[in-house]
Amino acid sequence: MKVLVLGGDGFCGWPASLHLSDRGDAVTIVDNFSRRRIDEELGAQSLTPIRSMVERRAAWKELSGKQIDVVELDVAQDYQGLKELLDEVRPDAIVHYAEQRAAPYSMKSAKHKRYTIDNNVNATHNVLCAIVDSGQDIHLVHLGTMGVYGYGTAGMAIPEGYLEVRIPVTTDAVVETEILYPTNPGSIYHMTKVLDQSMFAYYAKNDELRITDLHQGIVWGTNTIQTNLDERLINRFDYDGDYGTVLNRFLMQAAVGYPLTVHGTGGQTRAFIHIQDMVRCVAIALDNPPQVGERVKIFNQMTETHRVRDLANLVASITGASVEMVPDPRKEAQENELLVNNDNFLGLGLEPITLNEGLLREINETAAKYADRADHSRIPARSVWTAAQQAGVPASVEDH
Ligand code: USQ
Repeated sequence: MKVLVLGGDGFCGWPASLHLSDRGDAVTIVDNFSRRRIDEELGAQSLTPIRSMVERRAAWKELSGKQIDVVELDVAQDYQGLKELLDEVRPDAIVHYAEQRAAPYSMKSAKHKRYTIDNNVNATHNVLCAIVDSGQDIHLVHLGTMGVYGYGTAGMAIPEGYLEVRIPVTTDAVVETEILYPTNPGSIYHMTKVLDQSMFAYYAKNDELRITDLHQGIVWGTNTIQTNLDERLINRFDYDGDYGTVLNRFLMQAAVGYPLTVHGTGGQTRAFIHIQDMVRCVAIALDNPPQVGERVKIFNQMTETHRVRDLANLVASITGASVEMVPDPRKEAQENELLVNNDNFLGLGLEPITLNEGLLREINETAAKYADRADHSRIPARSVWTAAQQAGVPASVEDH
């Protein structure tokens, strides 16, 4: 299959590109290399030494004999370039990762909020518009987030995108239907994925585009079968307060002797997926597209849920690290339960890699190997969610 991977230089895009190339797909990476520029802006580099795209491609060609094409293009800004690329490559599918993906980064300032909205919303709309404009039948697979749902439920498992509802229309008549699950984003970043979801519903209805939206949980781990083949293929490992995600941060913090930073009470429960399962899920989604005219297919791309303080205690018990409860920089519920339905991927053959000591140790060892590259001043999460928090007043902690 011919696949364009938009955002193929990033934390998810790079290992997914290698996985798809390895299984025989003709992969073209499209990227504006913004993630590398944000590293410069934040003064925080990936813990692992990632190579230039030129070196990455050459190493992959040398090891696998396979070619990955690369086009430098800003999907959010260069509509004409995107349209011409679709006409030239004529892909069967597009995997869309080309969005700013960090919640704390999106909340840093008015500038960061506006950049995240402009970039993400424009990128997604340009892709949808260009597919229609090209007249081609291209399956779009988008990386969404579990965060579109929020993290609280009425005790039910979060369904895969659609909620069955019964609406009493008269005293004795009830209409039964399915609606998009009500959204409850917790950051400007998460909100962009909510806006994406509405654009997908519209384009699937109006132009009969075939679209799959993957509502992904927090990725843990750093390398996959392919990125492990050679140091030149190594994936990013973000640990800083903006881009580092919780479990990888804890494993890195343990490796460098920094107390594990639990926000608030640590009662936040979140959905997780190992990076190897992430790339498998994308391949499964590509192999199981919706039909023309079908509504957007939504998969919950997660395999398990965990409470933040339980993860901290687990990492501490394996590594001997200490745990520190720090003030929560976010405005988020301090305690929540989370049940999630992921039958779609299980039904299509995904055999989940769940949290286990061996894999946690492996990630901790990777972090230890590059510990001398860590800048400890970049570890604390300093981006706060509200003006009141900026002024030193803690956010209210009701369930939002
Ligand atoms: N947290 C800590 N300590 C830390 C870092 C985070 O307690 O040092 C807490 C946060 O306060 C939050 C939870 O851990 O309650 C998760 O934070 P995170 O940074 O791991 O994840 P999040 O900001 O939600 O975003 C990440 C990815 C995003 C993806 C999302 C999936 O950056 O791209 O969409 O996970 S989900 O969380 O399911 O919405």
